Amino acid sequence: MVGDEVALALAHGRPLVALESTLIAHGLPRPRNLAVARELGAAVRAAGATPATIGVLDGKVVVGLDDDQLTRIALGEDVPKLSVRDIPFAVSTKSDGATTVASTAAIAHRVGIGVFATGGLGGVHRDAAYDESADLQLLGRTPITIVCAGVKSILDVPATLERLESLSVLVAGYRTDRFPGFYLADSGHQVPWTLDNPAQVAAAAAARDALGFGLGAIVLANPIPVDRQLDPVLHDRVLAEALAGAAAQGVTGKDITPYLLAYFHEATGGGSLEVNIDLVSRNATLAAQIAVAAAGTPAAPAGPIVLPRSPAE
Ligand code: PSU
Ligand code: MN
Repeated sequence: MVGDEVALALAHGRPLVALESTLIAHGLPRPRNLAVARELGAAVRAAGATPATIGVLDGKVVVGLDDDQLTRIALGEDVPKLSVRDIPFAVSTKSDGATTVASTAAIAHRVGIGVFATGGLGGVHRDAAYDESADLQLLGRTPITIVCAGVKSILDVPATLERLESLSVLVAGYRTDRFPGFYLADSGHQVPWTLDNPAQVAAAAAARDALGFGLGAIVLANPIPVDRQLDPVLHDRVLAEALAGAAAQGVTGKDITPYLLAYFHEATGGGSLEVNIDLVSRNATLAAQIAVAAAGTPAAPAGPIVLPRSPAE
């Protein structure tokens, strides 16, 4: 179900940015999460695009949650976290649910939205490499541009980068050759490509589409500035405690990411929360700038592949 405003923007080829709802329902504490959800929509609008926050209500996939619907997802008790494999069950049982990166990207692409903003992608978990977020596989086959601050630093970052390479996900740093570390500006790892402005990002997506290789997402990694990052010493200490806490309490599966994020927010006295909100809102603004650039970018000229001329010519 596509909201009226989103439907109108789609019909007129106006810039749109998809936003996810798991970050709201499970990544941020209530009731601040609702304020943040509204701020993200406002940030997208301020940069000239229409926000399309995605979630599931009564089994209907909603693209462009209105304020009442956003409130229901943000403040509702026990709103399930829906990855892409969960969507058919949520639909068939007429359930509510919040969509992750994987499910939001799938839905956005399905309705024709090409740009998506989030905080940090899921990835390969530390000391449990079999726990790999469904975000990665889905991005490997979904041609969308996703603006993020890297992958969450609670994860095994180098293993996640290797998996993104194996899955042929396009990875670029925004104005940097370093892969950001979510709460930290730099994860300590490099990115293969750097893009410097929204038009370059839009052009890369257009080239991907014109080439027709069946490639998936562009992950545009947008770091939090160093002077706004979480103190790295505090980060490393809290991370060690959080991982130990999760192991001691036997937290597993889809609960582990929300547990670790909540632990951080508590143990840093809200410091990590402010950084998380800051980086998501910066990503929403950049995503909107890219959507605006893409709306003005003609499709890449046909034939970026140069064929040899036939001898008969
Ligand atoms: N970014 C944030 N906070 C979050 C998430 C992203 O700043 O909570 C969510 C996204 O919805 C992402 C999910 O898909 O965390 C990853 O969960 P898992 O590790 O269980 O796949
Ligand atoms: Mn998992």
